Amino acid sequence: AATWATPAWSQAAGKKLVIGFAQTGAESEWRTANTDSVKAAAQAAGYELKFSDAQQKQENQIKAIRSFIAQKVDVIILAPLVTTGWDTVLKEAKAAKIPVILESRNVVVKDPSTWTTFVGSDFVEEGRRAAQWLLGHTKNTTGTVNIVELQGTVGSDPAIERKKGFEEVLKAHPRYKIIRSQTADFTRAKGKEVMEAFLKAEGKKINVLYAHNDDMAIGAIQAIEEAGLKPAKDILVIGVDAVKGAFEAMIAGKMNVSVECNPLLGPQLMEAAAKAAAGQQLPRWIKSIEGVFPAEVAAKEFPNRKY
Ligand code: GYE
Repeated sequence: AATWATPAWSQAAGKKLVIGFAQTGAESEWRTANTDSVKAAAQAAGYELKFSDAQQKQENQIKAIRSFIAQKVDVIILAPLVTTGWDTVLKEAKAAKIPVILESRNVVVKDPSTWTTFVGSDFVEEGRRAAQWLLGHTKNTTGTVNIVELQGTVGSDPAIERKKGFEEVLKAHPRYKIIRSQTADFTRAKGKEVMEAFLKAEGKKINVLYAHNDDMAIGAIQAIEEAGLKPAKDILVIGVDAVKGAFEAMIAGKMNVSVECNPLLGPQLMEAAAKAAAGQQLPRWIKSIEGVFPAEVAAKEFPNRKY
């Protein structure tokens, strides 16, 4: 892990913080980069990090939060697998006077005062950027553009919002049609499985794949090749995250674009934790800065990538 000088903000709490981190799991390259970033930043700040991997199960995250409350941690960081089902346990954290910081995904709860801030991306904007790239890339074509969509984890903030943003842009362009849409849970294995089913059902009718993350796109690329088709040529391949695997696929000519979603949230999270523990005011949303990486720039950009 990176070794940094103890950052100035880490003194804000005036003591060695104990932080409980309820992570979703290790479902994607993005997620493991996110975990590494949080662990490295906690180490750099000299904070104790109690880490829980929920293996993609909400009930495990809820159990972890209750355990952090029982251990009287100073701050809880939660990467909520899905948007709903958090009201009771977040009320318990509030009753225990433990601030909760959301990272990488947001929640929908009746009492928003039960969480302090959300550190993460604008997923609707990421969906818009995916559609805007597609419109630009196909502006000199005519006729129907048939799209298949691999959705992220059902009920998760990024899956709901990346779908929303993509459809919002395309609704003004009726020749672009989403002919199949199904979850592949943000994983490579499921991405391949569901794309095989799409290809069996629709075959050569498919012009575009929109995957809510690169891991599902990479799994789907294998299915496209096994069906004897050329990914990025016979079927345009659009992913989100801009992880290493996407750059490798773009450099190999098998993927067209990845919309960046920055997982390196560790430093922002530790700074927010120190301020929350010190009772300082925090913005409700600490938004990630991110761009779009088409295949044309992949080789040049790849050496600069940090995840
Ligand atoms: O896009 C995906 C991961 O919550 C933004 O979760 C994150 C998403 C990311 O599994 O790869």
